[in-house]
Amino acid sequence: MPHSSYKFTHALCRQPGKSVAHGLRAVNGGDPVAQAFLDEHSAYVAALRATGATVVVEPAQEDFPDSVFVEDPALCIMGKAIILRPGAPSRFGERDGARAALARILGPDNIIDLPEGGLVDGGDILVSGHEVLVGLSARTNQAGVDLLRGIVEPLGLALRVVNTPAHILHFKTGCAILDDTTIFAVQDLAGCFPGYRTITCPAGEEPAANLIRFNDKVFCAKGFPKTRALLETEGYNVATLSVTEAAKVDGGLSCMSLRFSV
Ligand code: CIR
Repeated sequence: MPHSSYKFTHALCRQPGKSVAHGLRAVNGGDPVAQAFLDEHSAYVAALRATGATVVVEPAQEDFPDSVFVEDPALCIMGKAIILRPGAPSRFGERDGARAALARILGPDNIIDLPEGGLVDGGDILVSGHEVLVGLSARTNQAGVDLLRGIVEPLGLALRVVNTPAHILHFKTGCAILDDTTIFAVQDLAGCFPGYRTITCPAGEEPAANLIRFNDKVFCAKGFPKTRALLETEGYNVATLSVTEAAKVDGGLSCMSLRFSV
């Protein structure tokens, strides 16, 4: 299957439930408000759909407060879905819902379980045009990366390991793909991307680095004017989306969808 890091036919999302108010967070800046989160989520889904993609929205899973962040329990790549082993105990059970939803879209034969023995969160995986970059973090360990390598390399993509600084939750909290060879990243991740063109996130706008390139659009969080202007100067077609509720539980744009082609 031809591989692109930003052109996709599909996305999978999951509605936030009322329990999202109990989602994990590093610093408590107030609970997300369920209805406001739902409204932001609906706008997000509509924006992805407007690029021409099919967006499947699964119902909320109240037992799993963070399950709106569907990116973490799975990696979709080369027509397959790899069901990961999330590093936060309260999120481990999200795997079953992800497996069921992805089996409905891709077919059960295209589901691969990461074997036991290591931990990997999807938020730590950046897929470029030719390789998979995995950031070691509080959620993703070397044993997990080694197990993931055993699945990814036979699919034809190289895997490279990088270190995520301790103050960054997930690798992709601080970086994003803009096209097959261009990466947008915060200053603290500069140096992780030899061989790529890197565009550095303007100082003071670091939360904007959790953006997504999805088909012809770059979706960026609202409220970061320097980032928007920089990306537009670079020729990208930028649209902004509000993520104030997701941000209260350390979420952003990339975490709320799995993006893939079938
Ligand atoms: C968590 O701590 O797992 C959630 N509250 C936020 C997950 C955000 N996901 C991501 O950055 N990939």
